Amino acid sequence: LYGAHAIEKNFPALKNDNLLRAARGEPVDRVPVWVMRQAGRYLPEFQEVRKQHDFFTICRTPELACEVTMQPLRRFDLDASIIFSDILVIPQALGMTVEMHAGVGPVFPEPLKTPADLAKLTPEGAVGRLTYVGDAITMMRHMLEGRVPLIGFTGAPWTLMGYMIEGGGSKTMAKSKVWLTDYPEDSKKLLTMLTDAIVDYLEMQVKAGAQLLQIFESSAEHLSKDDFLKWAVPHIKDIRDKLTERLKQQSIPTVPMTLFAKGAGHSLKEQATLGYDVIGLDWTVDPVEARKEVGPNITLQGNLDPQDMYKTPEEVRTLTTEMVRKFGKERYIANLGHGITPQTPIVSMETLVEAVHNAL
Ligand code: 1CP
Repeated sequence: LYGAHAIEKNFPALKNDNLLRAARGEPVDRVPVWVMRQAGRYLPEFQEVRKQHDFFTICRTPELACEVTMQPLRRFDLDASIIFSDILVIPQALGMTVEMHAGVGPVFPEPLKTPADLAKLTPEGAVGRLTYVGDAITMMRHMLEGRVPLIGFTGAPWTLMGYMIEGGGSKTMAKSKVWLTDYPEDSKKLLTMLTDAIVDYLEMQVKAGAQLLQIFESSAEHLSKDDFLKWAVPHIKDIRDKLTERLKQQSIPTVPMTLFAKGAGHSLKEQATLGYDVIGLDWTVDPVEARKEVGPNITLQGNLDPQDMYKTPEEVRTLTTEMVRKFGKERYIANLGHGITPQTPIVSMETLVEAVHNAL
């Protein structure tokens, strides 16, 4: 299935390519908008599916993954879809057990405790344990009938390392930071192992039909600027460089890539040099200042505060319109500054999408 180039899969022609044009710096008909975590907990129809199936069963069953990927597109006039999965499928493919507890989040019953635990990881053949994501992507490209592009994604090495050591979400990443200080060589080894698995995984997603790839470095916010540049950035750059090379060798066209490093607004200049087409911003960054930092040749994505979605529709409309006007129509993809949260009213999503399209 994956040996064939995406073009050989007879995918329907793309009708709305504003997302891809924005990512490449080409003119758009309208500002494209999608929302991180747009398929998920704030939708009653997702909750229905979730009642019947375990989280990772949904990820591993292409029909279910495609159904929930489609759900937000039935309600909202979005300009992109993102394949339903999770960043933690990589630690699973490396041999770790990850459970998703409703209302709690991800739980690793046996997190990495000391560098000796690295020997338990199974990097060989890891991507072969993730073919279900490729199957869902290929199925989804057909199901979309060319309506909007399909985004593939992965967690970035530092963020994944954090979950593997903390054993779930963490407010401080204290244990992972102890690794960086006490076991720098082993930390580097783990980050490199993750980088290699991620390159294989993204290559597989492109071959399966992903039209843009987003790297989630959600835990960048826990690192100082120096540590972000030391521990996260080299691997993020490697991912882009190695994937580009890998695709080139096989004469497969590359796809645009987005780097979303939450809390790394301190390093936008550096992020702009890593070969990514799009840089995602969290809501702490001012759009006008961000543009000055990255220059004219990068597309910006973001960055409404997800908490603003709890305001009245009038306020959501005003804040969204102001945001879009600050970013402007060129090289811009509208989004929130982080994932949409579970209690967000549906009307806020409707208002956001409409306000983006009507702002300019
Ligand atoms: O965007 C989409 O609609 C696609 C689906 C998607 C994506 C892109 C999900 C489904 N998860 C993700 C990425 C993801 N997963 C990230 C990066 C983005 C971000 O920072 O928000 C992270 C950190 C995770 C890890 C994760 N998975 C968490 C965070 C835990 C924490 O507090 O640190 C949680 C709660 C999950 C579970 C999850 N993933 C996705 C959904 C819909 C859910 C809820 C699961 C449920 O139904 O119980």
